[in-house]
Amino acid sequence: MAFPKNFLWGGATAANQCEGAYLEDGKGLSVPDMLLGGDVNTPRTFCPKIEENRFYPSHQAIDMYHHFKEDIALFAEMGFKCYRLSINWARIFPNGDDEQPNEAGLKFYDELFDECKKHGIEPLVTLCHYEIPWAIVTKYNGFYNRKTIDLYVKYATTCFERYKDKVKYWLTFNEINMPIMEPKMGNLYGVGVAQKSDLERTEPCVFPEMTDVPQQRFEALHNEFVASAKAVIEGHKINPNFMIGNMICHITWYPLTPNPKDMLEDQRRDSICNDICGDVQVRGAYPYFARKFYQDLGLDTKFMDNAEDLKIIKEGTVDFYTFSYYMSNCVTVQEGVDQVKGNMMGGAKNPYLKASDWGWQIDPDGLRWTLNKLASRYPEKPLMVVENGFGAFDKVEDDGKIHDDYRISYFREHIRALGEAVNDGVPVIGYTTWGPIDLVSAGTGQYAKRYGFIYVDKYDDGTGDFSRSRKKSFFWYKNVIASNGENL
Ligand code: BGP
Repeated sequence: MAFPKNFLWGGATAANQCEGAYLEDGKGLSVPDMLLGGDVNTPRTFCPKIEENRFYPSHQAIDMYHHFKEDIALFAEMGFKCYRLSINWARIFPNGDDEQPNEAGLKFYDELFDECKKHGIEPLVTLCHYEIPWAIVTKYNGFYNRKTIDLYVKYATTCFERYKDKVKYWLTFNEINMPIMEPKMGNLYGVGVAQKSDLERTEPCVFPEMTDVPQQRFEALHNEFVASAKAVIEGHKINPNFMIGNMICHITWYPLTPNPKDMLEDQRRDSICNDICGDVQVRGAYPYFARKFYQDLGLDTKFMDNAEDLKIIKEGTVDFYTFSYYMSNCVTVQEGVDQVKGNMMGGAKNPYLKASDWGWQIDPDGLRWTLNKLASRYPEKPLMVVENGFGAFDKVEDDGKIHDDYRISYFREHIRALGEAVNDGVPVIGYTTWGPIDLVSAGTGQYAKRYGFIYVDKYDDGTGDFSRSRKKSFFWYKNVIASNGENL
């Protein structure tokens, strides 16, 4: 297996899932700060107001804000070439529409990037990883308001200017396609849209109880496309060497049976879930099937015809395509088949695959399939896998260690599949595992769903001292990187 010489091995995190320090040094509230944790069967709860007696996982997360030097040193010990992280928008513009950025927030990321540099680690920065400032939700209704495009571009250019000599690789929005697949999370997390009736609730409510207005959700997504394209255009003016990418939650679908109707449904799902956003950001235009999809939802599609927007989208195409990959799902027109859960979406149960404790089906070959699909669809762009990982319950054994062979086995098979895709000729430039250090789950808000090579002493009841320790997988991944993917 021959990975390219400068392959970007590493790991990925998001500010809201690891930093904590949720109001420190002038940071404002952001969307995840308003959420309580759930579990595999309980959706997360939205609180219109923060209440003292409840536990909000993002408020402390794993306290990386105060541990980042130690954490980056541990990443360096594993041999990371690359660390994907996000800037928390509300650290830079606490209210979203502030005149001046918050210097303390900017300084924090200066120090973080300097620390990466000290260890020879290339940062890959997501500008918005489900981290829209809460004030943008309450004051502007998120990206449904076109003013938010300007607020985002101001934020993006502030970061580009400040870090132009420290950061080369950028991603505009994490999993920008989420609002297509998951309305309830997609509204708040993805586009920052919330209805007055929900904002004025006197009691917290679980995600599924929140109101979805599809017209707003999809117009807001369109505005994010414009914001992303503008950021790409402005970023290249600030530093022509910037590599600015998109980021798609790639849901890989298989037809459950050879029934041609399943095949058609499979094609439809792939197009809608993955390719609308990918095509807009890579090819610079909506694919032909987008309009019919929107019309079938009963939307007024006027927003797709704004000439000025379409020009910006055409000009602001990304330099590389990145995606998250955790599992695959089956699709069928049959009714009554067994279902499995998923990241954003579940699907029909695949009899050939096993699933994690959270019901996500484990499918390394699907990663190879996905990479080949993307290389054919976007032949002109380098690809990067920026999230892949295994959420599991870990147990500290009597010897004080964590023997996470299940995690090693997940990564071994996925990295093998990645290598096969490289051998197939797919132009993939890097691989960052999700959550190289345990952090808060985005979907459930749990600490118990652990992804890390590094264990963090922190638990769902709020206890724990934040101490870090190396799991068995830490030493395994170190060896993988040292051998450039040879020793699995
Ligand atoms: C992706 C998100 C991440 C991350 C990951 C794992 O969708 O980009 O933020 O959390 O999924 O999902 P979860 O945390 O729900 O297990």
